[in-house]
Amino acid sequence: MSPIPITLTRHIIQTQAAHPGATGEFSSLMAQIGLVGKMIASDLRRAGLINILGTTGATNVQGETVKKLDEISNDAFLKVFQYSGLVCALASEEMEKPVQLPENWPHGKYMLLFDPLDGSSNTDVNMPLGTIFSILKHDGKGLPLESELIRKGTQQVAAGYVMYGSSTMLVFTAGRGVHGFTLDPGIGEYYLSHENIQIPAKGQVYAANEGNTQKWPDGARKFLDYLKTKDKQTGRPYSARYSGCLVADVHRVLLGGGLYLYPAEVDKPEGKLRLLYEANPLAMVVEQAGGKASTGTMRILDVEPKSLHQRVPLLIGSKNDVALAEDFILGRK
Ligand code: FDP
Repeated sequence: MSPIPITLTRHIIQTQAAHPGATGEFSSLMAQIGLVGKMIASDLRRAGLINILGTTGATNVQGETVKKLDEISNDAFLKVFQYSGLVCALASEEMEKPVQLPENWPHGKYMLLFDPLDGSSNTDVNMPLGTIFSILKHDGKGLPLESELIRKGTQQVAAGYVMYGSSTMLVFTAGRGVHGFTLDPGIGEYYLSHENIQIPAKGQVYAANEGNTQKWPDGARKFLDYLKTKDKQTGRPYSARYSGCLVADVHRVLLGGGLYLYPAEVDKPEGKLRLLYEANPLAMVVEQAGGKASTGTMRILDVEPKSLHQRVPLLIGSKNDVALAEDFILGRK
C-alpha cells in the first residue's frame, strides 16, 4: 500500500503539535486561505464560459483598471474572512482602506493582508495567475488601527501564495521552511507535494519586463547585459522567462533558481510592486527557502513601511544571483 498522502490540514496539525501552546487558530486560518484558493481556482477554470473576463470599468486605489476577476477574487476573501472570527484585520491590495470588521463579533489575533489576484493582465489570455498573502499577529486587545498593519516584513508570522497554473498550488511558510501543496481538483483537497523547498544558490534564468530596460538605471541595465553575455564558467547567458505574473515567475525561480527583478526606474524610483501585499510575503517565502530578496540596496524584510499601499523595487530569488544584481545596482561591478 502506498503511504497516506499528507493533506494541508494534516500537515498544519502535525506542525502545530510541536507547539504545545498553539490554539489551532492558525490551522483554521490556513485552511480558510486554502478554501479561498479553491474558490478562485474554480472561477478561473470556467472564466471564459461565465462572462467574468474583461474589466469592470472601475479603477482601483493603485490607479489600475479593475478586472472582473480582481473583484471576484477580492470578494472571495471577504466572503470567507469577514465573519469568520479568525482575523482581527483584513487589508487588500484592491481596497484603499482595511476592511471594516464588525465590532460585536468574535475575532482572532491574526491580521491578513492579501493581493487577491496577482498578474491580472493574464486573466483574459488563459495564462498563470496568483494570490499572495501575508499574516501578522495583533498583540493588543480589540480591533487594530490601520497603522498597526503597516509593519516591517520581519514581523510576518506566515506568508505564501496560491498559484493558478496548469495545477493549483498553495505554497507557504510559517517560519519553519517552505512547503508546497498541490490541489487535487477531483476531491478538492491540497496534498503535500513539495516538502521543504530549497532554492538553488544560483540559477540560469531571469524574469524581468525587458521592455522597460530603457527606463532602468545604468546598474540594472548593465546587470541584464551581463546575464546575457556568453560565459561558460558562470553559466551565461541566462534564459529569459517572464510570464507577467509575479507569483508564477517567483515560483519558477523558487524551484529552479535564478531571479525575478522589477527594479527601480529612473522616473519611478519607488518601483511598481507593493511592499506589504507582494514583496514582503514573497521575500519571507524565498528567504525561508534559502534565497534572498532585496530592493537593490537593502533587504526587503527590513524596509520600514510608511503606508499600506507603498511600492518598492524588487529583486528576488537565488541568493548569489540577487547579491550580484545588488553589486551592479550599487556600482560595485
Ligand atoms: P499585474 O500588474 O498584471 O497585476 O502585481 C503586479 C504585476 O502584475 C506582477 O504580477 C507582474 O510581475 C508585474 O506586475 C507585471 O508588470 P508589467 O506589466 O509592468 O511587466
